[in-house]
Amino acid sequence: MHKLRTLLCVAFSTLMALSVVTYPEVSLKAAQSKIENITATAKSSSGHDASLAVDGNKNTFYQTPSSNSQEDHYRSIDLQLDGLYNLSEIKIFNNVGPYYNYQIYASKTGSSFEKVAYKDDETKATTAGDSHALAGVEASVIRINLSYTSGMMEGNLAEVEVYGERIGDKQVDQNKIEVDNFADTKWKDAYDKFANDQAYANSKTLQEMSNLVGRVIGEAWTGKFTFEMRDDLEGKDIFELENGAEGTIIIRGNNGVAMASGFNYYLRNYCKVDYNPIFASQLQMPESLPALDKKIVKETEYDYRYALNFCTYSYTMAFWDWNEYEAFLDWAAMSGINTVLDIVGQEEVVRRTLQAYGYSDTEIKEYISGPGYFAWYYMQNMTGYGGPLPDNWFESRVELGRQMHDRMQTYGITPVLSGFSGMVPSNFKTKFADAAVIA
Ligand SMILES: [Ca+2]
Repeated sequence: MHKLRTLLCVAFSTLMALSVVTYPEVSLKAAQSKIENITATAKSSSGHDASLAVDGNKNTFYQTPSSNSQEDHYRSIDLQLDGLYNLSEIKIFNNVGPYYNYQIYASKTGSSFEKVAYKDDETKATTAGDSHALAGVEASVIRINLSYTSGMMEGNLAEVEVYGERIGDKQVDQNKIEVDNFADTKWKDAYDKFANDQAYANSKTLQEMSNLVGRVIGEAWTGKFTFEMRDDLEGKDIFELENGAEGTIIIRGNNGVAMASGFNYYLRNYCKVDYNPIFASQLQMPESLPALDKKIVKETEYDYRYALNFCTYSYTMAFWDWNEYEAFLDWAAMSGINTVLDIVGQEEVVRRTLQAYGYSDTEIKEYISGPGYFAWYYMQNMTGYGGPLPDNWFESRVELGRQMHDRMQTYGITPVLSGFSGMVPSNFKTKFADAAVIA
């Protein structure tokens, strides 16, 4: 064993030696060089300007706004490099004593960022600082979010050193936030066709029922269920279950929610299957579909079966994508829910509204909080905290919202949109001097 390890070590050393020979020493040195001429910008505590994080002196430090400043949600500092660099290392020096948690993001243009390193443990800061090795990271802007300091509210950064090789000039992204109007998208055509063509709407709904079976218990079962449309019961939703030919089950309903509810009723009561994508599911199916002992008919006496509040969107769903929402909407339809609070993409409504009052995108992004705090923001308790949103948030969330609406329409779920709650940015009066403040 010992001999084998020695041999491996020798082989590895040879490999290392070869690789040093293969790559010119010059480029190795260039990749390691410290980047000078960094400009730092951030909101700061008095006397602890952002520039002190890059002044070459570890005894001076940048500090985030004081905890009583009303601006203490600003926790990040941006470092503008003088060109585009291939980064090899970032060294972080915090004031010695506490431990710090922070996240480091890189961007080629300054409009969208990617997290490239972070510290989330409780190791206390030392004079040696923290070293983060990077590979394949190209950036002209670095953002450091000083999320936590043990023992005090403010974050600090005594010095940051960035190493890398210059590979080009600074890139500027000229793209503005642009979200297509609904009328100009494929979603408008899909919405109109479903709304105006009943035969098409029925076939789309029935196809989605089959897709639902595949998503929940697997493709192999899709042929075992037959879905059929039927009339509602004096305006109320209704489903019925019946044995079909050759061991199949027929599920009839007056809309997608009704049929999905019938499917769920059968799974729970005949297959002992419980679908719950948020917590846990029991999806072990019996070998074949159990036959019904009689025809089953269930109707609801309720017009509205409502789900969600603003907190769920923040605390559980803040960063959900389509995969998670699709599973949620499946579960909602199977649970008979036909009315759902929907705030996905509302930030674009806020952006367009404030634009109409002369606010720039930068000001608007400073006003809207981060997704993890949307409950507080949309319920008028908080602005800015956890932001700013990246530019691509607006476009991607509106697209997601439209995709969700398309599925809701297919199922027969009505989205509940948020009205104007009455809150505007605190500097609204500086732009409109005659605006009245209602406390
Ligand atoms: Ca310093």
